[in-house]
Amino acid sequence: MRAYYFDDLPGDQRAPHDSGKPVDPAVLDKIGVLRWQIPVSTNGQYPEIDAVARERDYKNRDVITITKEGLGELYESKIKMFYEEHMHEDEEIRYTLEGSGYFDVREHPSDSWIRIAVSAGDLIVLPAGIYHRFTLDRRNMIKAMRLFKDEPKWTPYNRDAETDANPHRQQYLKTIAVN
Ligand code: KMT
Ligand code: NI
Repeated sequence: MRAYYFDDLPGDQRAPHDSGKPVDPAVLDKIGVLRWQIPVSTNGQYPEIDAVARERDYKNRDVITITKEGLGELYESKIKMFYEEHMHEDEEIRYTLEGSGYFDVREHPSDSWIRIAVSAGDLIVLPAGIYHRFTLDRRNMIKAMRLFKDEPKWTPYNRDAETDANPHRQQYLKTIAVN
């Protein structure tokens, strides 16, 4: 999956916003963003996903389709919510089955946005505590498997002084400091 620095220009969030500066995979490693490429199955079996899930203790999963049809009345509000800068107290694990989109993650300590383009077969894990956001791209469609450890803890904590002090955020910063 391709990663590059976001250009920070205003305009359509679905546009690529490619600054032309690529991001080295080592930078993603440093901020704790895990990536795998696992070809999408045609028979509904996902042995490689199952192996990662076993190893990392992801017990549950579901599938979300982000399209106007898939989300219905919730579409506009969801699209807006996904693109608010936030963090979670657990990992955000997404395996793209169809379509594509962008996960933006904050580099630390530069605070630059890194845009990661995902498409079918990309499995990405955003660590607990990392500031991030998501948008569809101009294809306007993604179908993704969401994996989670126990109960889904989707609660987004939007970035502010209180979230900066959240123990999961603080723990994340400690973890990446020693990498
Ligand atoms: C999220 O939590 O941001 C989402 O589920 C949207 C992205 S899923 C490809
Ligand atoms: Ni999120």
